Amino acid sequence: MRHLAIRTILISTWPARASCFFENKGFRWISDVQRTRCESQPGGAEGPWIQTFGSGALSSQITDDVGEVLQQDYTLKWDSGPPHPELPSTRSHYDAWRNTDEVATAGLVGWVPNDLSYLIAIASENAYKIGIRWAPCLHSNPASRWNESGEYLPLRSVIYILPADLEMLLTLHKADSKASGPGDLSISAETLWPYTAGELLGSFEKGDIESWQANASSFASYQSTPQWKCDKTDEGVGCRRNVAESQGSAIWEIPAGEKKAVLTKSVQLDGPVSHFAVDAINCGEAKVEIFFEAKQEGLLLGSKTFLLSYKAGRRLLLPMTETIDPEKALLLSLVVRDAQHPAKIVMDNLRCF
Ligand SMILES: [Ca+2]
Repeated sequence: MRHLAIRTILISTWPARASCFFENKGFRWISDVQRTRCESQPGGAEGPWIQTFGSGALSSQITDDVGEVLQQDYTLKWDSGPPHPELPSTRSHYDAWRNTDEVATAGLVGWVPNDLSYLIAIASENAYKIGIRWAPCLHSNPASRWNESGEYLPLRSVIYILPADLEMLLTLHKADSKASGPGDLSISAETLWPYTAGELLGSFEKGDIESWQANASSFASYQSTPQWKCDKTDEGVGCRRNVAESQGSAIWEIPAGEKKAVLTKSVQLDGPVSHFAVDAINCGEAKVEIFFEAKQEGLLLGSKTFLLSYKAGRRLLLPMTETIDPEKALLLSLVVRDAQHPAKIVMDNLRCF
């Protein structure tokens, strides 16, 4: 528990700058899709905020073919901790890192630095696992195929190092994927592009926590201790990389059986805003649904429901559907209804974009 707030910071660094294309969503930063349980390490430390995604039918086929082999491989290296309560026990370890809630529709995964000085991406034909792992490692893992004689067919991966120009990347990728098809490369209005760190509206630390009002729940400071791994060696435990961005966070706790718990904050803006975002990590014992909305004098400006999986985190990115009046205060609300289990949600970094 103590180190979870450190991982909150990671949501707003690596996964918020790495992107894939997803079924029914198109382009998304990896921080903003439904994520699954983080990786456990020997000794109880938990890995950075990494996530890979399957690619639909091909991924299922690969899982059937080699999933057990991959599982054995990972089990040798990592202690998976207690069984995952929401996944079959035989697949818990392998599937814990391959998100099965979101489906990648293209073999393309990209990453940009904070200053947007370049873009790096990789795309493999016949990719079955796509996403990011350590620090960040871009994965577009191709599945081997063979011909009737049993000879392996060539694999093909393309690496792109470009200016941070998404249109240029997609044009090149489409041209490179003529034989296999590039996948769904749509970009919806909900998408935040180009990358921006946004403006910090709330640190969830001393002085900011008091500006939130919690109803039927508690909301308090949550100071973390660094305890996550930077690399695959024991020396990596306790690394403070990326911690400078934040000193702490807050925890929102909702008792089991509560019909409606609400967390609100009033903000005054001085310019146009298209999105609000909060980083959240589920530290409870079951998945939790969070409804996030923005209102001005009763007028709904945007709302969205987010599923936060067991031991998972994500950025709750709320797009505005109405124009904000900068003259009026704006009320942000987070709501959890019908809590079946005690909910514990570590939160950090309220931002606007
Ligand atoms: Ca903070």
